[in-house]
Formats: sequence, C-alpha cells, structure tokens
Amino acid sequence: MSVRAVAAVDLGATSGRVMIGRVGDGRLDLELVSRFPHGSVERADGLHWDFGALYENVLEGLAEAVRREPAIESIGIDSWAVDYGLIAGGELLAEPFHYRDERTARGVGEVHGSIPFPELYTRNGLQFLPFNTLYQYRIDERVADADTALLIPDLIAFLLTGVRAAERTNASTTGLLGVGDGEWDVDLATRIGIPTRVLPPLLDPGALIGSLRPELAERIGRTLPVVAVGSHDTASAVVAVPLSSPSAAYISCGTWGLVGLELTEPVLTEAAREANFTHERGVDGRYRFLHNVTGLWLLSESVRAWEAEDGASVDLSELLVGASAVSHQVPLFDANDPSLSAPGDMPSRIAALIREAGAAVPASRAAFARSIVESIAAAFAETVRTASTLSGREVDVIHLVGGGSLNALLCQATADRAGLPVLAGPVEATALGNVLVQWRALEGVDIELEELRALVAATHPVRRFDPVTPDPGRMHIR
Ligand code: LRH
Repeated sequence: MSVRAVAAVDLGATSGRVMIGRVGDGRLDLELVSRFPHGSVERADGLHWDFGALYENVLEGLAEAVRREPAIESIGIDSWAVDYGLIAGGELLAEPFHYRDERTARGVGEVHGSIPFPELYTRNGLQFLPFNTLYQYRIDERVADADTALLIPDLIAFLLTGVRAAERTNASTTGLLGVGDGEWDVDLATRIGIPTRVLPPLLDPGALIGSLRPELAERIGRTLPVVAVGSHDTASAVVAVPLSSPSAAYISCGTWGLVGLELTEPVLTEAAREANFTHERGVDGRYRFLHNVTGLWLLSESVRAWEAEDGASVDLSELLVGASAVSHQVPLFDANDPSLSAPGDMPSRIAALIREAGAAVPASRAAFARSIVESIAAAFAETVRTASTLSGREVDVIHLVGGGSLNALLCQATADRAGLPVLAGPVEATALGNVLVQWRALEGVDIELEELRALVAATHPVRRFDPVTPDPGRMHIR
C-alpha cells in the first residue's frame, strides 16, 4: 500500500478551507492549503451566503493544492447542511439563502399544516429545526422556475463537473428522504408542493460524481475526479471520531455541537421525537442519532458584538483564559433558546435570558464567557444523557471533535457535568473524514469504518479530560 494524496474542500459556517490529505502506510495527515473566512451577507430579501466569493476561494484553493501536490488523485467536498442553490438551464438562479434567515418560520407553518410533525417524524426521522430544507423549499418561489435543487457541496460539485447528484448523508438533512430506505420520499415532496423534478439522483459516499470540466481542469492544473464523501460536514466528522465502542458518544463541536451516538437502526419512538433527536444518514448506512446544541456560535457572536462595541479586536483565547480563572458562581441559560439563533447582539440576548431566569448578569466579559461555556457544557451533558436513555445504551466516554476540542475549558466542563471522561480531538475531524472516504474509494477495497477510525486513533492522539467532583459553591444549576 502506498501513500495517496487527495484534496478536501471543507466549508464551515464561518470559514472554509482546502486541505491536502495523505493516507496510506499507516499515515494520515493533512496539509492546510488555504483558509478563507466566509459567512452571511444581508441582502434586500434576507440573509444569504456570499456564494460567488466562496466558490472563487474553492477554485483558488484547489489550484494551489495541485501546485503543491501534483500527485493529488481526487477532490471531495463537504459543508454545513440544509442550504441549497437552484439551477435552471445549467445556471444558478440566485444566491443561496442562509439557514439563519428568519423567513423559514412561514415554511414551518405551511408544511406542518399539510403534514403534522409527528407524521413527518415517522417518515423522515429528522429533529425539528426551523431551517430544514423542506421548510425552505416550501416558501421559495424560485423553486417553481428550477429544474434542479442542489445542496451546497452538490452545487459546487455540479459547477466543477456538470453532474447533478445528491449525496445521501447531506440529502437526509433536507427532510425529504425516507428514514428507513434512504430514498427520496416522492409522496411527501408532492404533498407539500415540492416538484419532484428538482430532486436529483442520489449517490452514496465513495461514489464518483464526475470529472472536472475542461476549463476548470485547466485552471486547477489537472483533470481530476470529484468523489462523493460524507458531504454533510457532520457525517464526515463522525467518520473520523475514533469511537472505540458502541458505548462511546460523540460531540462534533464547531458553530453547532452535534451530540449523539452512531446507530445501525433508527429509534423512531415518541420519546425520541419529543426529545427532538434526529436520524441523519451517516457514511455506510449508519444513523447519526443526535441533537443539535448551539455551540461555539454563542462565543463567536459575542466576540463579534464586543469587537463592534470596542472598535478593536477581542482575543478569544485571552477571554477563555480569563473565563477559566473565574471562581465564583456563574448563571446558566438555555443555549438552544430560539432568541440566540439569528446573528446579532448576542451578549444582550443572553443577558435578557439570564435576567428572565431571575439571575444576575455576570459583570465582566470573562465571567460572561464562563457562563456561555458552562451553559453549552450543561446542554452537552444533558443531551448525552438523553441519547443514552433513548437508545438504551450506557455511555461510558464522550469524544469531542472539531474546533471545540481545542477549548480546554469546554472539554473539562463537559466532563464534569456529564460525569464522564471526554476525549478531545481530532480538531480537524471533518477534513479527515472527507479524506478517508476519498482514500477508501481510490483503494477500491472494502474497508470498514472501524478500520478508518483505528487509523485516526493511531495517528491523532486525543487529549483526555477526566471529570472532577464539581465544587457545589461554584456551580449554579438552573
Ligand atoms: C454543522 C451543520 C449541522 C447542521 C447545521 C445547519 O456545520 O452542518 O449538522 O444542523 O450545520
């Protein structure tokens, strides 16, 4: 077995990157080629993604990757879920909306008017999130003009190759896939008025999407295949969680904290529905049985507001050092409160929640940040407990991967509140999962996810946080 090189395009909600992955002979590593900020832009009709800039950055990153590593054999793309572009006659009809745009509430009312949520849940197994794609499609007038709707990674793959396809892990976040068979639920789409012609053929991770169009091959420097990976970033991240047993829970923590278990069968109980647990499709037909907890978004939006207030940059790591040193009680708030979901003045909104609960708002930014971290950790711990109860699995360890794994305060607080060890890392789980699935496809042999995870475990040591008995004086539980 020799070492193979691939390019991974990994797009999060606040930044994107292109990486070179090298795998084989016991090796699994990443080289960062480019990292670019991106995010929301306010337009006359609401909140969008600056897709034009994003796509340009992807092309530039890929060209640079091929310059640095001419042996690259394929490209894989993953991004945040649910958002899409509409295509008519080969052209993108309009800039994709951002899922945090508040227009989606109307779609929820209309869809649930046709199909009550309990019925929806038995069909698609998806937790209620007001931005699930089906609610967005329902109120998007441009869908009527489109011949195809493509989620963001599929849209980029289409622009690169000309091939229209829907990768299954991400397609499951539309709410239009059957939870049991993983196929488009054509009857559901029809009942809520979504023309089935816009739903492209489904592909599994590992399948070939197509080859770079000639003009792009020229710009990027080589003709390369684009291979489907777990194109939902969380699906790729879960591939690279070094889960050692079914009793291990995971938290993929970036903007969101995706907290749950990997299952081979769905748990479509009333209790799971009421706890709002989702069944997103994982790589190799696994289920990602999880719940969305608001993650680092609360910190990044607070920092953004403080920077605007100060007219100067605020260093998050310094803030977290200060937060770690706070030894007095901090109030907790519900990290998933809907008032915290749109971009805006996060510290004021959080302060309002704390006041409503009758507690005193922390006086310093350090204590405020501590309050945020403890509230996220409390929600993480609670969600792990719920996942365990709903699935009947006793959880004995929590893997925390993604950007949040670098936040030692968050990892320790999660361990303390869950009363379980937290194994932190890899920080780049998503890109690693993307690279591993491409590598497996190139090798063309059956390799179990467990074997891929063993390679992650061998090459990316985790940092362990054991729970310490909480000091009751320091904690202030809701
Ligand atoms: C994380 C994520 C998450 C979705 C949200 C829209 O990046 O993909 O899994 O729920 O973004």
